Amino acid sequence: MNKDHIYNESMSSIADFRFDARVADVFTDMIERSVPGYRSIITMIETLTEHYAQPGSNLYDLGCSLGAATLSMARGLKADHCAIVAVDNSAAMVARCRKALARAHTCASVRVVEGDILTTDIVDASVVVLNFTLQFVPPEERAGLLKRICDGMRPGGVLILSEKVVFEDAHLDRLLYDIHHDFKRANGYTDLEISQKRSALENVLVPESIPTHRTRLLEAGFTSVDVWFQCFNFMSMLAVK
Ligand code: GEK
Repeated sequence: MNKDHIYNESMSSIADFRFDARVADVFTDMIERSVPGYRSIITMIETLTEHYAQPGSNLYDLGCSLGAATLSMARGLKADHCAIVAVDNSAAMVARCRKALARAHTCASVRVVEGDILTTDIVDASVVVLNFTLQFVPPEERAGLLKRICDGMRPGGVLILSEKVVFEDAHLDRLLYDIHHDFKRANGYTDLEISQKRSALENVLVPESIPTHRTRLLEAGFTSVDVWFQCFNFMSMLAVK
């Protein structure tokens, strides 16, 4: 696995974060050292897929990056005649995702699409994954996207929504922000790398609170919504239609 050193040299100006080839080359190392609980969520997506996939339906991994969640879905898929569609708008991610899936020799039918999830048709879906993707969608587009996802799902289908979150309580928000910093330091990132990456993400990754996510998911048409996993300021929710 290539190690992420992107922000380890001091930069005079820091450009907004982009999912370009440089990031795609080190992405697995970057996300595993930056997102507490990432591996656990990826592993559990397999179990959740086994539970919720319905025969003859479509499964979507929206913002698939290198396909870690896609592969987990493929491993968990036991229902017959299903198709997995993995979508990302980064050409660098899509090229590497296709290679990773080819290497994995999965038996499931998987299609990797280079495209914008804001315009991807969601049709006859039983499992939809937004694993740390919605946070990169402009906030004003989020409600419409979730409504389209819900409209394209079968009753009893599930959306797995994982996000970095903020907390309404100022003390807890600061505490969990600091603990996340410590988590990254413990994983080998320097203070300079952490602060430069934070600046790069400032206008690109917009986290929201758990109540905001819950309310919007219910408004989009999901009926059962709650958090199933949380580690510090990172969490994953299930939203069942
Ligand atoms: C994983 N789910 O490993 N359309 C398509 N793709 C998008 C869009 C969009 N509008 N916006 C962002 N992306 C993965 C990790 S990373 C999360 C997901 C992170 C894509 C973007 O190109 C990137 O690949 C992904 O969403 C977010 O389980 O880096 O923290």
